[in-house]
Amino acid sequence: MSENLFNILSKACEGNQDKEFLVTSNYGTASYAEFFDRAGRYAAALQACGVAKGERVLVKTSKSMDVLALYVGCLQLGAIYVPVNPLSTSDEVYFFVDDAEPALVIFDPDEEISTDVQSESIGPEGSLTSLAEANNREITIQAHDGTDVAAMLYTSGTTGRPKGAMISHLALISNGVALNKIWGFDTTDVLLHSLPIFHVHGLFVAIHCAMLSGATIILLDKFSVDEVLESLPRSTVMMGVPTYYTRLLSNEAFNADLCSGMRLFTSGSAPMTEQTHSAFHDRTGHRILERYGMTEAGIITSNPLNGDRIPGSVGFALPGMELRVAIDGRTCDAHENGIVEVKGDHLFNGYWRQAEKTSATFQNDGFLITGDIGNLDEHGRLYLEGRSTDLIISGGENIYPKEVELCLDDFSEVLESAVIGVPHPDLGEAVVAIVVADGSISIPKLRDHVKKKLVGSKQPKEYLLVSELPRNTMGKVQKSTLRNSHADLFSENNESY
Ligand code: MCA
Ligand code: AMP
Repeated sequence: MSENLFNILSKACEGNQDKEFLVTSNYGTASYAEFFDRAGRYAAALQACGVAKGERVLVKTSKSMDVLALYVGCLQLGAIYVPVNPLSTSDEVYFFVDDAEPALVIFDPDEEISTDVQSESIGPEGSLTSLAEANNREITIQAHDGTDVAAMLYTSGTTGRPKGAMISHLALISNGVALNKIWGFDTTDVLLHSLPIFHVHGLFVAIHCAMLSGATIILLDKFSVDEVLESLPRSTVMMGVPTYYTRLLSNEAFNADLCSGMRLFTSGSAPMTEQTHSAFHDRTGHRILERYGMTEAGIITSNPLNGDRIPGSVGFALPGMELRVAIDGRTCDAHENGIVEVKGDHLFNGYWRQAEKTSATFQNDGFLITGDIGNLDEHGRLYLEGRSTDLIISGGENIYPKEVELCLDDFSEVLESAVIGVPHPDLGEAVVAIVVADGSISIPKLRDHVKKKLVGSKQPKEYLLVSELPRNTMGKVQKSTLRNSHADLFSENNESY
């Protein structure tokens, strides 16, 4: 396929030029025509800054209409969009800049991190925005192979450092088109968007579904129960992580009347409990549609729009995606647990400059090894049962313990550490640090040290001092023992919580 995602999106929006595309509380609204004009101006501004096709544009900004226009401008120019968490610490930003070697770094106007790379700011006071306003030169899309990289998203790595997942135009097109169809999007839809836009979920799944059908998006700066309650009566679809739904359910004002215009709530990025599914149904009459995805593969499975949405199951493989569960080189029987593997056009191209890690992620026949443990029933429905890695998912954000352990071990009084995820009523799992230290350690100082180095979602919610870590006969730290011992740390029955 030789398509550029920009062409597909702009073609899909052709008949809806005057329609409201983005509705925000801070920046007003934009029709599709206004949005594409703005995206084109950003493409021209990037070009004026010397950015060329295939070069990386690293974006560390808060969520806004302008940033979405910048994303679409990058697609148009063929530049590789690299969004990172706007709350990343300077150490994290230096790592991303060193690794991605971007041609340009984009910050919010009030940011101060200095890098050797050219940087511009975006938003009402931003330098790139001024350049875009003065620049409406038409950008010609250069010859494109569908496998060209459209975006690179950092995912945390088992070895401690995040790695850049390169995602092609083709992968984004095929995932977007499939989702748009199976979730029944059309021009009358109004998507309530409260997700962050530096992940596959909020950036690709949500934005592409809406654009491919000419739908409207109510764009909230971030998830806030009050703003969601206020916007629900004007919306038809909401996408969220389980924490959004548990937070909504803990608010008494959330009720069926507010949801009367809604046709679909989707959930993913982390496991949703059957309890949340049924409490949501009891309160609103809606069954949340759970789907399963991964940065490297986009959305892999989904419960059906029409048909049974079974709590505890993440549904069926998307059209065009092959799914299997395998163990020791053989495909598992129905209901037998193994590692979930997927193949199809949605898959990423590989990790940026990490050929070995890329090949370790794929089987010889092209199936991607997700690391998730699950089983398929005889109808092809997938049930996830856990993860084969120590990955922690907190509020939909992924944390690899190694990255946090390296940061803890950097603190001179820490002798060794183990980081685990334990059940948490709000976040699903919370990061907990188990630390062996010399007598003089100050936990508040350790906490400050971590705060300077790691973004909020990676910071342990609790630090526990122990005299030694449990090890097996091979000397390996037994994380499962630690997880079992501290499983009740945040439970309501735990009085110290
Ligand atoms: C912020 N904090 C967190 C998290 N987020 N701590 C743990 N887990 C988090 N996810 C920190 C803050 O820095 C702050 O620290 C403290 O916790 C309290 O923050 P709070 O106000 O509660 O956080 P929030 O701003 O409300 O954010 C929580 C959130 C947010 C709403 C759950 O993290 C969120 O929107 N998550 C969605 C993530 C997502 O979209 N994931 C998709 C990736 P302090 O108090 O020290 O300042 S997965 C994906 O894309 C695949 C393809 C898929 O399947 O979807
Ligand atoms: P990320 O690397 O941020 O894209 O996160 C991908 C991981 O999130 C997957 O490998 C799963 O472990 C997890 N995940 C995504 N959706 C679901 C879901 N519906 N249920 C359970 N885990 C999920």
